[in-house]
Amino acid sequence: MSTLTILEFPDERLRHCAEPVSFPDDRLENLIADMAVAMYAAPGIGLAATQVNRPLRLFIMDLSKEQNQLQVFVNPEILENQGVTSSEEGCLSVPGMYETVERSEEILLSWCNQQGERQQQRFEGLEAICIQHELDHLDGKLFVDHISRLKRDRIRKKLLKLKTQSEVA
Ligand code: GNR
Ligand code: NI
Repeated sequence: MSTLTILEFPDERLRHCAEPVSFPDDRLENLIADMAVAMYAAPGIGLAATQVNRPLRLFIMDLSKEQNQLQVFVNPEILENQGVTSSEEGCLSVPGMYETVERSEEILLSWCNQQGERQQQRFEGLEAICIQHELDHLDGKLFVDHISRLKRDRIRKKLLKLKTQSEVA
């Protein structure tokens, strides 16, 4: 069982900008394993270290139904953006809320694998959207920052109300 708790909006810790991972880091393997358990249990298709209160530049992603295609991205950077696309996004840190967000259609990403070796690849479709969503987390941003303040404030109020209700229950 995972001991990691996923922080929820409007928790201020989701606003921290994460620090690069320095290699070698002997805590990396454990952190990634714990994050995978938390992401699969949720379930989600991506999870950034910031969401589990570890402000390191690292996220994981798995779009497979079988939950057996885990991809790990350490110190990721977008090198190129192409096109624009809109799709409905959700976030494990903004539970139950979904809004349309505009993203780049295609990206060229550079990142380190778990061994600290630099990789580079183009991504499109849901993978590209998820990667941009996770990169936002590493910079303290959430998908609700891409929508109107009115909608964001409504979501904040709803989540705070739900939290209070669960506390008194
Ligand atoms: O599980 C998730 N689904 C999702 C759907 C559309 C766009 C982005 C995402 S990421 C999200 C998991 C999450 O919150 N990652 O940070
Ligand atoms: Ni998210």
